[in-house]
Amino acid sequence: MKEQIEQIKLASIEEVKNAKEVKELNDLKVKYLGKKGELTLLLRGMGALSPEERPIIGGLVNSVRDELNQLFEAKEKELQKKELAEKLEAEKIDVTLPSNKTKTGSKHPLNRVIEEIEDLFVSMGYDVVEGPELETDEYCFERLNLPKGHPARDMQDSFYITPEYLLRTQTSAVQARVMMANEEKTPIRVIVPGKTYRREDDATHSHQFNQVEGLVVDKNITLAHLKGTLEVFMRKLLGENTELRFRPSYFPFTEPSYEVDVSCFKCGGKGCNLCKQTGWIELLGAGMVHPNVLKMNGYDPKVYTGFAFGTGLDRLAMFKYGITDMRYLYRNDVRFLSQFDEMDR
Ligand code: FA5
Repeated sequence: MKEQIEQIKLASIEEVKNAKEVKELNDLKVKYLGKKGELTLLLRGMGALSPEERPIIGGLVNSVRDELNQLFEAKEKELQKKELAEKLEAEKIDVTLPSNKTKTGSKHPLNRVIEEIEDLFVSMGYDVVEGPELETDEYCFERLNLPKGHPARDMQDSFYITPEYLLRTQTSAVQARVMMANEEKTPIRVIVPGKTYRREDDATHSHQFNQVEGLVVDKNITLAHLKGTLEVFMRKLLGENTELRFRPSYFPFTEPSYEVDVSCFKCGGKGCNLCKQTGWIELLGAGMVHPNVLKMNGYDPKVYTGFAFGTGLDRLAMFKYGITDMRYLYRNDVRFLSQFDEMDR
C-alpha cells in the first residue's frame, strides 16, 4: 500500500507540474483529492488493514494529501497569475492611437454672420430686438409711409395671407413697432435680425431670406453717423480695407435714401467676375428716417432725427464665405455645412 501511495504521489506531482490552466488543475484535484479521488479511495480502503498498519498508512496518506494541497494551492496561484498576464496582454489598449472621429453638428453660416453682427452692434450699445414674421399691412407698409395703393409697394412682391396680414417682406416693419412701443419716446438704438419673405426664387433670391435692420433715433443724428456706422459694420464683417459708396436711391421710409455698395473684397475694387467688373457690390439700403415715419410713430420730427439701414444676411454670408448659390443655405446638406467648421479652426 505504501508503494501505491508513493506512486499516486509521484504521478500527481508530475501532472500538477505540467498543468497548463486552472481548469485542468481543478480536474486533477478532483482526480486525486475529490470524494472519489484516488487518495480518498485509499483512505476508505484502510478498513482492510491491520490495527498496527492503520495509523502508519493513515499518517502517510494524510501527509501526502497535505503536501498535494499545498502544491495545488501554489500551482493555482501561478496559473491565475499567468492567465491574468495573458488576458491583459490580449486586451491591451493603445491609448496613443488616434480615436474615431465623432461627427458633431456645426453652426449654420447664416447664424455665424448673425452672431457676428449682433456682437458688433451690442458692443456699440445697440439692443437686439425681434418682431413677428406674420405681420400686418399697417406695420409692414402703412406706418412706413407706404399707404395702400402706393406704387412703391410693387418694389416687394408679397405673400398676403389675408388682405390685412402678410409674411413680412422686410425687417423695416420692426422700425415702426419699436417706435410705437417706446411710450416715453426716448432715443432708440436697435438692430433687428430676422426672416423675411418675398415671391422670388433664383440663385441670388430666395422666397425666404434674412435681413438685419438698423434703426437709430435721437436728437441731432446726421448722415455722418449713418456713414460712420456702416463703415464700421462693413469693415468689421468683410475686412478693414473695405470702402463704401453711397448712391442716391428711393425708399418710401427714408429721405434721403441710398443704396450702399462695398468695394469688392475679392478683387479689392479692380474688377472681377464677382463684382461684374465694376469693383463694387451692392449690399445695403439705407437713409435718414423720413419725417412722416417719425411723426406717424409718435416722434416729433422737429426734435428727433434718425437713420436706418437694411441688408440681406444671405447675400452677406454668400460674399463672406464665397457661396455661389443662395439655395445651398436652405438645403441643410451636412457636406456643405461642415465646411464652415473648418474655416473657424
Ligand atoms: C429693403 O428691404 C429695405 N427695407 C432696406 C432699407 C432699410 C432701406 C432701412 C432703407 C432703410 P431691399 O428690397 O433692397 O430693401 O432689400 C434689402 C436687401 O435684402 C437686398 O439688398 C438683398 O440683399 C436682400 N434681399 C432682397 N430680396 C431678397 C431675396 N428674395 N432673397 C435674398 N435676399 C434678398
